[in-house]
Amino acid sequence: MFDFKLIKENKNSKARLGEITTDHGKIETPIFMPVGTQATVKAMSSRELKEIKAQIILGNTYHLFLRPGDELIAKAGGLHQFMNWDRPILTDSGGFQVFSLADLREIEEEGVYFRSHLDGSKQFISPEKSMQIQKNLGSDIVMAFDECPPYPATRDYVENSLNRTLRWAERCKKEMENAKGQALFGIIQGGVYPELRKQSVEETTKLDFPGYSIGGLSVGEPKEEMYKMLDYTTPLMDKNKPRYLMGVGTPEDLIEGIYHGVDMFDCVMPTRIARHGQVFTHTGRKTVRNATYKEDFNPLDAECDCHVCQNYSRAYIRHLLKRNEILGVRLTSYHNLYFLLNFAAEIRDAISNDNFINFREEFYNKYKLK
Ligand code: PRF
Ligand code: ZN
Repeated sequence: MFDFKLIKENKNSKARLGEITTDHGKIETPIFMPVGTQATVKAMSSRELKEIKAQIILGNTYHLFLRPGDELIAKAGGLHQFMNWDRPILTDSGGFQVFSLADLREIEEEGVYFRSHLDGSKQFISPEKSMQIQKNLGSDIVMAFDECPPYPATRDYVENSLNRTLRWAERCKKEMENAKGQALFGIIQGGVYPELRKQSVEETTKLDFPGYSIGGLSVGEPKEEMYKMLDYTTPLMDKNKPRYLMGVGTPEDLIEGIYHGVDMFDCVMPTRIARHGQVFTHTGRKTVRNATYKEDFNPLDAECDCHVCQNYSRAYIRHLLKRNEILGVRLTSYHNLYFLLNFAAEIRDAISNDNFINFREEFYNKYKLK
């Protein structure tokens, strides 16, 4: 089963409160989804993910298809069983990773031919193939197979690509007709061209998906451009369906996305920067690996109540990171994910208490953007 309930709409913005129901449980929105590309949220056990109250995580068709193979995962009983995660999972379709990672790709009407970034082997993913892989993975939310055009791209290119993505969306829908317990989301494309975004929303909505993603943003365009596109696109979208902004999820993007009516976010940033010794704090991002923190015995973030901030100091974590001790990256990853999950929870509270605009204001007063 799959259901989305709109619980509350903010009066002075497009922010909304909602609830998604899947076979693996409920998800409160707005929500941040930790990314688990290789059937693992890097450095985090499923027990720790539950401890920090992760409600849904992401998996990737492209990576899991190449290694260890979706058929192996099916034999394990699906991705939930394989990785010991019994809460909801969303899988991306491969339609973005093929374009950002694979070598020598050729887009044809039938699908995309490419060489694996791992061993150079020839591979092919079509809309049908992507659906078959995601069926083997058994995710609760499945993404349509799309093309995310690069930035910049000409209007002509984006228009052709968008129409192919629409034809592919239809094929995805057909392939998923018999899938039980898996909800297929359509993906809105259209680059930074308002008329194309409008066309994409209208045509994709006609296919009647249980949810919609906004793709093709945060691909190198200026932030202002992304916010402008959001401002334009979300009012065109069905109010009663969840909206997922793909690959976006810094604290400031979460606030702005939610302000514009987005419900779901994912981003590798919290775990990626953690591996480079960077952490989120209520006053901005800090590089705890830097010498400044050598003798700093304070927690990563004085306002954070996560397990790491309650028990470890910046000086200790810096020492671990400098020595390449495994625990260092585990602690920064844990804190960064907690920070974003807790941030989303605070925003949900603010919307619930009609305090979202104030909350956003306060965030900008405290959080230093680089
Ligand atoms: N399409 C898909 N996955 C994505 C994107 C997209 O456009 C993006 C763009 N930010 C991230 N992940 N299928
Ligand atoms: Zn913390």
